[in-house]
Order: sequence, then C-alpha cells, then structure tokens
Amino acid sequence: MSKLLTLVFCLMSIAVCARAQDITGLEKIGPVVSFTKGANAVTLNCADGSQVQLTMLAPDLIRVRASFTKPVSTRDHSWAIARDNWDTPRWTLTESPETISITTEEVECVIHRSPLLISFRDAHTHEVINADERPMMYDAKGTLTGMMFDPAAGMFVAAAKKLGFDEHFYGLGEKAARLDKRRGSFVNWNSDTPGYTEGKDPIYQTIPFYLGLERGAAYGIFFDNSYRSYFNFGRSSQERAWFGAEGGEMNYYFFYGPTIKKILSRYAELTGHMPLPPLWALGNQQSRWGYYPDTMVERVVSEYRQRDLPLDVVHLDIDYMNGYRVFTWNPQRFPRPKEMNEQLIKQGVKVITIVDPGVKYQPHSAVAEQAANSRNPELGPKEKSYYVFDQGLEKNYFQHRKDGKLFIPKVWPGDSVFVDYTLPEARKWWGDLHRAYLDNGVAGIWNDMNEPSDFVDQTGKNQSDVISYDEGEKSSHAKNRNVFALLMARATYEGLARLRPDRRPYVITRAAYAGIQRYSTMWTGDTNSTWDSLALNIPMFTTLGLSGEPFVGSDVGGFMGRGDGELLVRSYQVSFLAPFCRNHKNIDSYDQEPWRFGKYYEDIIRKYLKLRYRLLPFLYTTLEEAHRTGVPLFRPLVLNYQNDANTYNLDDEFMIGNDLLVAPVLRPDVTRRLVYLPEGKWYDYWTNKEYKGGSVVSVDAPLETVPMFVRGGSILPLGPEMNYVGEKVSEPSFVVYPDDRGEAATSLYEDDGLSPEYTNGVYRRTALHFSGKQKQIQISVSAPQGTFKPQPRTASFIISTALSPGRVLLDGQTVPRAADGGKGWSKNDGALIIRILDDGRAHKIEIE
Ligand code: MIG
Repeated sequence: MSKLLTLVFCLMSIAVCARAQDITGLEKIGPVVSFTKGANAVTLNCADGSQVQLTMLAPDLIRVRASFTKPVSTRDHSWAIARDNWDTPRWTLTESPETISITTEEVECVIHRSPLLISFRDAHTHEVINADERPMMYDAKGTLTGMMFDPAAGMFVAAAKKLGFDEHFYGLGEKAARLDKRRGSFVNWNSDTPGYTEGKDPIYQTIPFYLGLERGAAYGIFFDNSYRSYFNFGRSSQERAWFGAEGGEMNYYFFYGPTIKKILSRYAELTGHMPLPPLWALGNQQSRWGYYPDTMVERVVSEYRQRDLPLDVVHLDIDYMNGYRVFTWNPQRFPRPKEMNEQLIKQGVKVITIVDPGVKYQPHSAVAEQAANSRNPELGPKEKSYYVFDQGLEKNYFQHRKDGKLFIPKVWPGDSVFVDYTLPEARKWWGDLHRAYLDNGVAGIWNDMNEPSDFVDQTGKNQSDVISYDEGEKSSHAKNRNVFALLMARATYEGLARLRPDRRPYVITRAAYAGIQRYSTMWTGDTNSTWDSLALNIPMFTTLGLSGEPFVGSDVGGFMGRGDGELLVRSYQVSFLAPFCRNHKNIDSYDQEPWRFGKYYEDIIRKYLKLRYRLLPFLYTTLEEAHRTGVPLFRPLVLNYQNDANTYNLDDEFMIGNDLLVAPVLRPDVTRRLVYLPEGKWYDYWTNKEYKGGSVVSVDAPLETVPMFVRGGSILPLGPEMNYVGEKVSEPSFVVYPDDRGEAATSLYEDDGLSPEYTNGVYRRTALHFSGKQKQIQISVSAPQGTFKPQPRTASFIISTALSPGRVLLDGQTVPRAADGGKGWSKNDGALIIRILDDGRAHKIEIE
C-alpha cells in the first residue's frame, strides 16, 4: 500500500513538474479592438476586457504592461525602479487594418491586432529583434494553480517569445549555471541554499532581467515582477523562450542595444547606478565564522601584518553579538569594541559586522526578568530586556500573519521576528539602529539570511500568510519575499548614509532583487571548497555583472568542506581581480587563511594579493566606469567582443574592463591550459610575449602563474605595492602596451576614496595617449578633469623597448637621465622608464 502511495506521489510530482514547464494551456489575451494614444503611451483595449499599455521611455526602452480581463491598475509601483521621470522620446504611430506600429528613433514596435502579437524591430533595418511566439497569457482556468506557492496570491501570467536558432541568453543575476543560459530553465524565489552546486535553482537572489543575443545584436528584457518567477530559454521546447510569474502583472521593459553595453547603461538608468563604495572595499578582506573573542581578531590581523600579507578588512560573523541579538555586542567576547576597532584602524584594518534580519523574540516581562536574574545573573542586562525587540514591538514594525499574530520564525537567536521593511518608518528605525556599530568604529555592514531564511522551513511555506504593509496594499509573502533583502539593504544603506554623511556606505548582501546595486554589493553565499564550486565563480561573477550587479565576489577558498593549498591558490587567482576579495570559511571546517597550508602556498597568495594592490588604480578606474555606466568591471569576453561567436559560451576566462584578460586554472594538477584570445594584439602579462588574437593558444600555468594577457592598445595604470589602502601615496605608473599601429590609450580615475564628494565633481580623470611610430614616441597626458587634488607625487611611464633613447623631452625641455629612482628617464629590464612630477597639468613627452 505504502509503495503504491509513493508511486502515486512520484507520478504526481512528475506531472506537476511537467506542467510547470507547460504554458501552452494558458488563456491568451484577447485581440485588440481599439486603442488610445497618450503623450508617451499607447493603450490597447482587447476584446476580453484586457488592456495592454506600451510606454515609450527612451528611443531604446519600451515598457509593456498587460492586465488580463480588466483595465491596467492605477497603482504602479516597483521597489526596483530608480527613475520614472523620462523625457518622452520622439515617436510616431501608424496603423493598418492588421497592425499598429509605434516607431522611435531606434525601435519599431509592431502590434499585430488579432491575435495580439508584439514584435520589436530595428527601426533602421526593420529586422526583427524579438517577437511574441503567442499572445501574452494568464491562467484563467487554474491550470498551474496546483504548483503555485500560494494560489490565493494571484494568477499565473506569462509571455512567450520566438526562440532563435542561434540566440544566446545572458543575465538573470545570481544563478548557479553556465554563462549562456540558452536551453536553461530558471526559477526566482530567494532561497537559503548552503553548499549549492551547479544546477541548484533557485538560490539567494532574484534579478528578473536577461539579455538575448543573436547575429551580434542584443536586446534586454526586465520582467519587473517580484512574485516567484520563471524563465525558460528553450528548455524542452525549441520554439519559444518564455517568462512568467505566479501573480502580479505582466510588466516588462524591452531594451534594444544592439550593444550589450548600451543595454546595461539603460538598465542602470532604470534600476539605479551602483554608488562607489569606499576604495578600501577593493582591499583584501578576511573572514571566518567564529572569529572571537577580540584577541582572536587581533591575532588574525597581526598574522597578516607579520607575514607581510595585505589586508584592509576583517569581518565579524554572528558570534560578536550578545546571544545573536542584532545591534548588541557580546560583553565577554567583545567587551570594548570601540577600543578594539581603534587599534585595528591604526593598523589599517576596518571591521565589518554581520547583521541578520532575525530580531530575537524576547517579550519583556517582570517574570522573565526575575527568572533571568535569579537563574543566569551572569548573562547581563540583555537577558532582561532587549531594546531592539522592545522598540520594534512598541512601534509595530514587525511582520504579522494574516490573522494579526506576530510572525515568529526561528533563526540564530531561536524564536525571532522580522521587520516589515516595506514600512518607511521601520526602514528609518532600522537604519538608525546602526549607530550601535558606527559609534563603536565599525566600517561596513554585512547582511546575511535575508531571503529571508527561516529554520522552520526554507521554502517559505511557514511565511506564506505573512502580510506586508506595501504602501497600504497589505500584500502577501508571495509578492514580498523576493524584495525583502532589497528593502533591508536599503534601510541599511540609507541609515549608514544618514549617520555618517561624509562617508560612503559599504553594505554586502546575500539575497537581492533587481535594483540592489543602489544599496549594496554582494557575495555568492555558501559555496563549497571544491574545484567545481571554484569554476562556477567565473560564470556567476560575469552573469551578475550582466545583470546590473558589478560589485561581486565569492568566499575565497570556498565556504563549506575541506580545501587544500592548491585549491586556495587557484581560488585567489580568480578572486584577486574580483571586486569583493574575501577569504571566508564555515565554522565547522578546517582553517583556510592564506598561511594555513604552508609557506609554498602562502608565498604565491602573497604575490597575487600584492598584485591586486598594484592594480588598484586600474581596478578603481574600471569600478568607477561600472558606477557611471552600468558596464561591470568583471566581464565575460562576450561583453567586449559581442560579434565574436567564440566568446558566446566562454566560461573559464574573464576580462577586467577592456584591457586585462585572465584565464585561471580551475582543475587540480593542471599546469598548462588553452586560452582563447580575441582579435587584436595581446601581451602575456608576465613575460611580455606578444600574441596575435583570434585564436586559441596553449600557455604555461604552473601553480605560481595565472595566465594573464593585456590587450594591445591599452595602458595599465598601476600603483605602489601596499599592505592596505592609504598606506602609501598612490603614485601612478603607466605601463604601455601598444597595438599593431603603435598606439595605446587609457584614462585614470581617482578621488578621495572615502567621501561622497566625487558626486560633486571632486575627482580627477586623466586621459593618456601613446603613439610610437618609427622610433618617434609621444605620450600625451591630458589636463585632468574634476577638482580632486592628489597629494604631491610623481608619475611614471613604462615602455617596453630594447632601445636607449637619444633624447627625452618633456613639453619641449630635455629630460635628464635619472639618478636612482628620481625624476628623469632610466632603463630597467628592457623597459624605458620616464618619471615626471605630476603637477596636474597637461604634458607632452617626446622620445627620439
Ligand atoms: O546559517 O553567519 O552565508 O557566510 O558565515 C548560516 C553564519 C548563516 C550564512 C552565511 C555565511 C555565514 C553564516 N551564515
């Protein structure tokens, strides 16, 4: 009998899964019967009472909103959207009996009336970029209701697009999957998934934004719907790519490139730009679940300093708190947090504390107080009353269930409560609570467990009847789960900015929804100390970058399980160029700080950490580009070489900005690997050996060496070797890598690295151009833009050449040969070095 039942259940669940993939039974939106034209929008009225609204936001950005069997709602709100005041682009409307066409300067949107099918075409070539495979759909008959998280929360809505034979898909934020998402199928439902491996889905974040690329032309779709959503890029059906959600509106933004970079800029405009974090956030970071007491933290830092290993940040995991109570300090383990932090800051190290959403449920009662007093007097005052719980309860900021009862999940403190971050006052209160950290010298905040994770049940079922305020809509968990972390990060960011207006906030989050980049950076959660997990770093970082999240990183060495020296070194060879470079480890695993596997490995790790600091000017310049344009620094090759099909599915190489290509080793015992170099000239970073791109080359990759190539045509700005940001004056050296025509260029971005003043023009951008034709070399340095003034310093230019110059001129004046390290020119290791005073003016250097 029980066997039979099991069989029945198995068959049922297979049927449910199969149905989850099948949208063909859904009701289609009715044909267009009439339409109205507004200043920036067209509203289509359908035979079934449905309405579709197309809004022209920019020449390359059109929003599609559909409401099934009823008019489009007047409430139009999304936590993801940063901008709603668009200047209406020029557009025209034409009709035929079959179609209505809307044309902007870049996109032609053709609406077929019956059946209602929308296609987007290039306004110039009229080529179809993206077209509906069938009309937009809704689940009128409840076909998919059985598989829905909360059938009461809404109705399944979906849109299906024709799938190109050679169409590639990118984006969707944090997915444990390959770079090209073609033929994949994904779900978005923020989930705590420790030890995830490739294919695990969903994991922590929801970024319902993807890019399609075919014949070199890209478009983007942002399906701004926070319900559990589905994206299917031709998994088990070659005809269509579709997306849908278990409630809410069919509401998507269509972006046209044709370049991916242009789409990412537009996406950043729509959902917000990443503000610059403090420069030290690019420094090396060390963490471990279990750094306590304070003397242990000090010991870790002094190990770093004694071993001459660079370090900017150390993280305190949940053990710093008093009984896992957020916004408290453990009086035994960290009795004097302020003094500890002051000591560490003197050594150039900042502390980041973890903050979880779970607030210990601790009713304040006389009886409890008495009990605590008599039985555990040593536990201190927090046992009697906990101000965070008291205040939140009094102000009614905690989440409730539908029946009005407080929602009490179980997390680290045991019984806990969560804040309803959709309440503006609650966000303000939460933000202000961070005084407990800032007043004690903490420099940044790490948000964990914000899916939100609940030990009672990780699927969210235990939370399904939780109601959020949601601007008075009092909406369901089904709608609000995926934006919980976004709003918590927002409360945190805004709190830090308010409490310390002269400092840039630095927040790290695990879960997210689109728009998170406005408030927080991220890391990829609980990975494994395995080679497979390491290999996933690359497609995950690059995919996050293509999804609006530029500041990414993963626990270096992996979080769970046992690694070894080789894995740790190879892991640093990926992460030393990731924006977030932090070694972190689970509480019950072996130690994995850089020195734990012996000197041989430690020496190699030191080499890469030192190199990271030398590359800081380059990394920071590229980070600023990500802030300003939305184009990430950690890039898949396809982002820079969109017309090169060899890059479409490249998962084991990446680029930093436009100029540095890295091909790490992602398997044990490997000392050589194949590297694809795109068209152009390339230089081996280590040997300066030149390569002609457009082919695969085989290169040496012993454990000491990560294959790294510099693009011919670039100039890499380097800084001094340092053990923490600010240790030395950042004197730039510009290393020149000419292209085939002997040209190279770059620009260097600098600012104070700490304050928000860069948003008021207090930065310095210096453009450099190099040309070297027939022994005639010229370097021009532009007059810098911006008002930032670095400390007095020199700047060096490094040109690889066997020749000794006849003469070197600076602005027409002869430059002398330098005496030891001073200003002037010198020769070293096949390189010509010219060192000048950096006086913030334009200069021309000529070499004959
Ligand atoms: O249930 O705070 O991903 O980085 O060390 C585990 C303890 C909770 C999960 C985080 C991890 C962190 C750990 N946390």
